[in-house]
Amino acid sequence: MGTPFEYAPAPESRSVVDIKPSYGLFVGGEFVDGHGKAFKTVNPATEEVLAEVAEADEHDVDHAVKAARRAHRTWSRMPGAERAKYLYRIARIIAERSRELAVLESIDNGKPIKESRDVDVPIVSAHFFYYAGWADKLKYAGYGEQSLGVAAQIIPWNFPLLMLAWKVAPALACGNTVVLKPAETTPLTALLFAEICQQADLPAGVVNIVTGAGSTGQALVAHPDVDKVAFTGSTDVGKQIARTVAGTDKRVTLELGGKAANIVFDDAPIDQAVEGIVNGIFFNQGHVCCAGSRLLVQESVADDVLHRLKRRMATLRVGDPLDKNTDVGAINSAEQLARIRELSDIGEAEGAERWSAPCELPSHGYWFPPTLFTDVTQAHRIAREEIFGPVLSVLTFRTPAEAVAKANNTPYGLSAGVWTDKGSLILKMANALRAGVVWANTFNKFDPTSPFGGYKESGYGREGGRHGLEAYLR
Ligand code: TAP
Repeated sequence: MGTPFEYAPAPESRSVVDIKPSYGLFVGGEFVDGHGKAFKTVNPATEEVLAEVAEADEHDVDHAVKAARRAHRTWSRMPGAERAKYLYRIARIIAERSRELAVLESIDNGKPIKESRDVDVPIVSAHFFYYAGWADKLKYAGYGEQSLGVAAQIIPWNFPLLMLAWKVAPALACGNTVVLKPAETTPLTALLFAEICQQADLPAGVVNIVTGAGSTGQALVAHPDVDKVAFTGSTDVGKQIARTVAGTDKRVTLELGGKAANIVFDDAPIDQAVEGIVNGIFFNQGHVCCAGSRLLVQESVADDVLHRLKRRMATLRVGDPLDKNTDVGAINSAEQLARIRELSDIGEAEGAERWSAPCELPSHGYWFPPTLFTDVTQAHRIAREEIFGPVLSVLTFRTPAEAVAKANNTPYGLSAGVWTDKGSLILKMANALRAGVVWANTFNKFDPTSPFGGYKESGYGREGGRHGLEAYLR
């Protein structure tokens, strides 16, 4: 075990997490040195280096794919009920070690502890429980029962553990083995998950973790012995991946970006809607693919909604992710902060009016205040591009038809929200909106039983629920 790392900015949530000074790759059931360089992962709230992590090169990726291939021979033939036992065991250990996982996630990612503790980690363990239940019932799923083989899984930094669970749990339940690459800025909880696989006695090679940069992901996608690629990340990288696998028989699912409309009608319960708007865009600092980053508010209530929204935004506490009272944590990286600043400046330059909640930001680390833009037109870049930060673009509409036209006027199609008292309007809107998920009088609700995925440039394939099995069965 390495040196205990004491993180102390918030005395009331002081916790000791065992962060080692350096980490290798997890291949064939054990931690091994990489052949490539190492990179540093930092705490975005303090800019302090947390650990050095191996950067897997092509050779390491090949080693991991071979380990997964060897393991697949026995794992895929194991009765589903046996595989389920391992998944249940993993789910239970995640629940038992939830405090440690939540603290580590908040330290490496910057998200508030109340989100990692109350949202991310509980859903992670629920996901393993849920897919454990499917492992011996695949014949009822209606998609065939044969596993695909070795799954290459590449995940982003915004929900490191949750994206891991969305990918690993269904793959394993269906009898596949995996090589997973976490994002460069958030590798630590995936490496802790590797320890959990050891603790659960998961057979060697069923789960392999290769840390590294984009080049590691590229080598994994291009590896000839990979049967399936599951990617969550940006639309640009998703397109590159689709080009790389073109002409091969690799199966692919892509979960990409979004620019969701959160639509508030004049008969909506306004205070409840304001909570939903805040949750929609400021949850996880807005680093959410399905974030409600465009508020479409009916003209007759726009002034009232904006007044109450600003008042609510002024109460948000921005700061130390390990403080239980924090609502908005740190931006995940200097690079992401630069992008948020750039797009916000462009918003102002293009004529939108910027308002930020009055708050003091810490002197170290990467921070951005909860911000909204009014006087936004559909042509503005802040209305079209994914900012992936705590920045809301506000537009207005008069009729439901106008709301639908504006909501669908985006290359993306991942999610949407509708706030109204009328059930018939909810159903009408849900049919007309081109979005994989439509929330009614709520936002950012996730459940392992619900399928999730996009239309258009938000990608293809579904994760979660029975539909999530289809991506891993022949
Ligand atoms: P990306 O830059 O696309 O990175 C995603 C993952 O792909 C990372 O592990 C990254 O490695 C790796 N990668 C980078 N270049 C690659 C390449 N050429 N080949 C293979 N892998 C490569 O996205 P991000 O900035 O981490 O995440 C934010 C994006 O994810 C947003 O657009 C967001 O909307 C989207 N997202 C979508 C969903 C769903 S479900 N649709 C959920 C969460 C996030 P490095 O980190 O080392 O560069």
